[in-house]
Amino acid sequence: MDSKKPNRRGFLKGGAAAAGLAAGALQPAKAQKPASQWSEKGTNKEIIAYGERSRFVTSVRAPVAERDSPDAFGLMFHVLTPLQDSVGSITPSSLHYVATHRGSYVPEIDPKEHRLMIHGMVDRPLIFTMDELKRLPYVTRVHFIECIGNRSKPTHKTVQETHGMTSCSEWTGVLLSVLLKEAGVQNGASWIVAEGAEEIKGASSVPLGKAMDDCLVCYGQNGEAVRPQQGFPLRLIVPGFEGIFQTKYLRRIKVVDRYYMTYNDYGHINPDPKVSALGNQIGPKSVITFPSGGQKLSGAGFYEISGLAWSGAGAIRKVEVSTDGGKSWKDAELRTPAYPMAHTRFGLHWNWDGKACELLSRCTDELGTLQPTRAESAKYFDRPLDANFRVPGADNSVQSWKVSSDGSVHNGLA
Ligand SMILES: Nc1nc2c(c(=O)[nH]1)N[C@H]1C(S)=C(S)[C@@H](COP(=O)(O)O)O[C@H]1N2
Ligand SMILES: [Mo]
Repeated sequence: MDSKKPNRRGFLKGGAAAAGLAAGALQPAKAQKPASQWSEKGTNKEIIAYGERSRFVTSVRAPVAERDSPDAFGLMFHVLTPLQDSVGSITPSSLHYVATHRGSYVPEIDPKEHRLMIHGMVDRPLIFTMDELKRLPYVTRVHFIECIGNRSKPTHKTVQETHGMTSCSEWTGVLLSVLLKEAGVQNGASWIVAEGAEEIKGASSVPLGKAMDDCLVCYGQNGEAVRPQQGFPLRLIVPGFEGIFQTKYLRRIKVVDRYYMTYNDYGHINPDPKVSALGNQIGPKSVITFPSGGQKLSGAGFYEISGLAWSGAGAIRKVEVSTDGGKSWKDAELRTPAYPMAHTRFGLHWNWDGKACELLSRCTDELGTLQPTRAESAKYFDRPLDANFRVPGADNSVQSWKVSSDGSVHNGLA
């Protein structure tokens, strides 16, 4: 059943029915009590003030295996999004991955006290309160963020471990270009330095061209204020660039005429132009989230292969899926709007014959760049493709999931 539009009866006959999902098997939801739970729990905070998800939904973030988070000092490093349970393209804010570099904490910032200063090579240095920023024209855009550390390793079992350092939100804020035009950028300026408000000052140098193009000074995330772990009350979004450019707790932007070395450059700046170029424009990259490592197919029959594709260079144009280890490829359907620099959900109807197989996905972005295999990455970087091969910088290589005949799914790198 690989044709693009199989009919509904086809699904039931070929797949779902075989898996015990025939209509007769459905039971009415009689266990559910009527609305009396409202009175039982009274003014329960979750029911009235801020909603909780169902207690039957248990998908949670997890720390990276390589490094405890929180560590012995109670500090957080990298916390991974459970992509294996994701649907659509937006990551729930409470499941957004978290990266606080150098073991920083999440600062508690009173938005009334918070200021954003724009200075350096400008005609009019400016200081904005949050209220003043919110009076300005704003935009709302969907963008992914991805940490440079997001890479599949043979020890990783699940897609949360291999790819969980990327998430996608709907961001609302003022275009940085609006603020820079207000301040009046002087001739000769070529970079900006963005600084966060923590004591270690997450900071990054961004080319002025990018700053004037599509960077966002955000106060909104997924319909509410940016979450504390994502940079409340203000965060810079540099669409498509490596995670470290996405300065949280944004408090200062200095317009300068050269690249400024900051604390962030430790471990992130790379003299090899082949490597550093790829950090400024992440991807194109894709991964199958179902079926993925650690999941189990309940038997032969119909499934939907589902996954996410994204690119730092623009919108996703095409996603292809292989169910035979790369011998043949089929076009997947894009199931969410393909916004520039945003996660895009793809899906493909699949009738599993119950035999061992290898699933791969690869995407092409609007520049026409095709996501490379690990072999192609190794060739590009002129390194041998052996067990030790690690893509330098941003790793956007194709992820393989191996399905065994018992339905279990494993990381193809293992
Ligand atoms: N101020 C500040 N900004 C920061 C960081 C930080 O620790 N402090 N971490 C950076 C890194 S390394 C990444 S990958 C992204 C992660 O954003 P998130 O925690 O919202 O997912 O934020 C970047 N911006
Ligand atoms: Mo990062």
